[in-house]
Amino acid sequence: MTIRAKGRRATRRIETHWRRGLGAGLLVVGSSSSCMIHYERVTEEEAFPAGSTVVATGTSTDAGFPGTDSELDAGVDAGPNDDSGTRDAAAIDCAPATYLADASCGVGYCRTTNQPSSCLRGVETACLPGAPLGPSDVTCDGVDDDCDGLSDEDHVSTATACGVGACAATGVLACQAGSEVDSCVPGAPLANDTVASGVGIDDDCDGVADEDEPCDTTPRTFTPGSYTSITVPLNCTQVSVRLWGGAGAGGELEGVLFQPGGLGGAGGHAESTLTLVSSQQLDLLVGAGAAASCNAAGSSALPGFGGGSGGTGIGADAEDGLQSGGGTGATPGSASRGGNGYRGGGGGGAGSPVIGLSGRGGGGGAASAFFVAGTPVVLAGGGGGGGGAASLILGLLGVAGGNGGVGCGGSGATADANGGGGGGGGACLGTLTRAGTNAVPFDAASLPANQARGGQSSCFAGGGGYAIVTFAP
Ligand SMILES: [Ca+2]
Ligand SMILES: [Ca+2]
Ligand SMILES: [Ca+2]
Ligand SMILES: [Ca+2]
Repeated sequence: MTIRAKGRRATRRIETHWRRGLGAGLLVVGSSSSCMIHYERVTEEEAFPAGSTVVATGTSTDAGFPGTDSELDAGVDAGPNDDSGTRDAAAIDCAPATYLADASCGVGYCRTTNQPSSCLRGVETACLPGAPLGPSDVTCDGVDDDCDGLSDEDHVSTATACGVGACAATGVLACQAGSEVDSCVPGAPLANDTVASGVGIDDDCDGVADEDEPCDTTPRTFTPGSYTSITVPLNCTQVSVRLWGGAGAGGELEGVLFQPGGLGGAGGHAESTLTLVSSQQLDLLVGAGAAASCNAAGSSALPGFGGGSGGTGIGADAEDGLQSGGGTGATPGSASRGGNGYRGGGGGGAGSPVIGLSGRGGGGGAASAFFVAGTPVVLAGGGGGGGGAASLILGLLGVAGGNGGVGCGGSGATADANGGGGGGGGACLGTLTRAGTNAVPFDAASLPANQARGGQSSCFAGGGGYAIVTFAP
């Protein structure tokens, strides 16, 4: 309340009442000038809000100021910061020369942005806390945004990951002392990265697994009839492939004097060294030799790679190794021809006696092939089947059948007019192709017994194909 007084006398009288009010225990703050008095009656809480300092008049008593500031209660200045911890009586009497503002109100951000107390015309305005930065305190900056006495208490931790391969680890990104700290610590890498700890584990944590595992250069061999995918061993970049095709069966003998059938052709041989590109699909097909039932062709797991069947019956032509392309089966005059080889060998033709007996032709062997991404890049053709013999005049006279052609395009031999022609050998593909002799395969010493060997007597089965696959770094 502000009271205007008429003159200094009236002012003094009003002041007298004001001071009586103080003497009666009322809490009154205010000031006076020569013709104006400003005073307010307040509660103790209003006069002395928590955390604020009081305005000392120098005339208060215990009854009027039941607070804890003994320097106010005693009406004396006991010295700077001797009691309240903030300001002493001399500093707060609103004398401009000695007034010390109170900047202690509020908590956290509200304290750092508060409006300190001030004295204006003898009246002190209390320290005013600032407004909170927000309703919560999610920022990790050491600032107590919501002024609750805690800093960053609403910050949300998040999961983290670090390291690669075997060093991979997880952690938590949390707020510590006003800064985000990631607790994730990668594991320790090993010096070498082999498969000792398991295939596909990147032990040295460089982003590539098992790069120190040495290439497995052990030669691998495969049995006839197999068709399999091959996994490139770790850290191998080249592969050497040696293939032998299946061999043809011998042609059937005939007659009382046992006129011999033609020999089966040996399986062809092809080899090549290839540079591998990662992720390429590798497949291997190993052809079977012609079966001993004489006219039965060597079978294959894939169409187009089997041998042709031998001719049966009087003067019957043999089947091709599916298509022409290998050696051409011989065509005897009046007897049957051997089949052409393609990949597999052609079958041998049957004999064709005018009067007498007719031998069956041997079947052709199946081809072996190495595929990269589905395409055959190394191919060893099958051997052709031997032609069947013929016997004339009650079997006393006769002619032998022609020999089958060897793989890699060998031509079947021509028998005489009545003997069956040999089947042609299948074609080969590779950086080096070699054919063996008629019944003996190329590099027979590298093969198991009789492998890829052509049938050597009547309806003698042809040996199966073979493969040696060797990887290199
Ligand atoms: Ca807080
Ligand atoms: Ca904060
Ligand atoms: Ca590694
Ligand atoms: Ca490893």
